[in-house]
Amino acid sequence: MELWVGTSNSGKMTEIKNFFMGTNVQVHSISELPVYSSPKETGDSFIANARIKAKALKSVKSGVWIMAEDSGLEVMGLNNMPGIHSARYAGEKAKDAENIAKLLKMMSLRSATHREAQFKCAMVVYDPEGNESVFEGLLKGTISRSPKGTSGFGYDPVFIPEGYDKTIAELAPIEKNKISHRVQALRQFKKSFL
Ligand code: ITT
Repeated sequence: MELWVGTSNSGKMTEIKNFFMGTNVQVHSISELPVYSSPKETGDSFIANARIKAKALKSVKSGVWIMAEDSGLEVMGLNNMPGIHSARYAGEKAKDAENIAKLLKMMSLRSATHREAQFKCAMVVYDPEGNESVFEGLLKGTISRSPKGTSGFGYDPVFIPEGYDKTIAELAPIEKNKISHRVQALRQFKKSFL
């Protein structure tokens, strides 16, 4: 199966490639296309944005499997922010470290006592005939007081999954790929189509 993934996030791409390793799925990314500009994420939900990204790739790549996902972090003490704005929380071109710094600052400014948080992933898949499927994943945890660890990407250095005493960035990538919100959605994809 040839699967094209509509993401420009190399951290996501690595996790998706690792997930399908050893299967008959050949994973391709938009970086292999000679010209491609990612669409604006104008949706008001994770699913809407995942659909925008999947449809954009489908419009230039027909007759293959297409997947895109939208994901983010919801923090209870911040009224579920940054949510769909996770990638650009500290600004349009914000780096992961800047987003994390803003998150910790917002939590201290608001004296946010509710450090419970969750990662969400919505994945939209089109089969080669253009039929759509949607899969979702959720990982609950808490936000740490300071960043720890170097593995993964995004908010991994400040997210402690439920049942763990380390941030995701302190876990080996193989451990993250057993529990993550993205892997939960990917497992449903695998169960449905492989
Ligand atoms: P694409 O839209 O090109 O896929 P993106 O990084 O802009 O790349 P999103 O719009 O879905 O992707 O935003 C996801 C953001 O949420 C991501 O940049 C991280 O800041 C955060 N995030 C999502 N999944 C994460 C994970 O597994 N670990 C840490 N942070 C994560």
